[in-house]
Amino acid sequence: MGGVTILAMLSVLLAPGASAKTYTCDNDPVSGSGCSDYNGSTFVYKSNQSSSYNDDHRLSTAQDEDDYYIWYFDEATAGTPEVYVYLNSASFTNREAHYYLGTTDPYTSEYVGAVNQYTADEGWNFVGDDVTVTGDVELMVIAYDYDRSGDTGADAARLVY
Ligand SMILES: [Ca+2]
Ligand SMILES: [Ca+2]
Repeated sequence: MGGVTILAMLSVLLAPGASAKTYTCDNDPVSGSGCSDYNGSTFVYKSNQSSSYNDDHRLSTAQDEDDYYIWYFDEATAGTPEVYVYLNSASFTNREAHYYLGTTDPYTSEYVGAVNQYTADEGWNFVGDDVTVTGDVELMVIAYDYDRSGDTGADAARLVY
């Protein structure tokens, strides 16, 4: 096998995203989607949101540090994923929304990053990529604006390994 052929094969193997595994969970996922959720008492369901992922999201206006929304990635694997959240609603105004990534069994929950939902890109926004999970993955957003007093949105979330 010539060197050029080997280089060509390597470039395929190392191509960006060639081996990436992606898991996407919407809020209020339908059964069979490989996802489930926990919606804290202050996160109100909003339908007919044409700019949001699958036309829906949840919104908390409570400013409650003890309330949160959780995406359960029932099929995600162990590893250190890149975390993204989908933000595309004018009602998401939290300037510093905090996210935690962890596992349900054994229970862990570690700060993975913050996002300014008010100035976020329309679509997928990077949260962080330095928390390692062992499986049974969950992502949590806190119903509190650590900067000002904006409202906290929860739409789709994505893990890329
Ligand atoms: Ca949904
Ligand atoms: Ca949605």
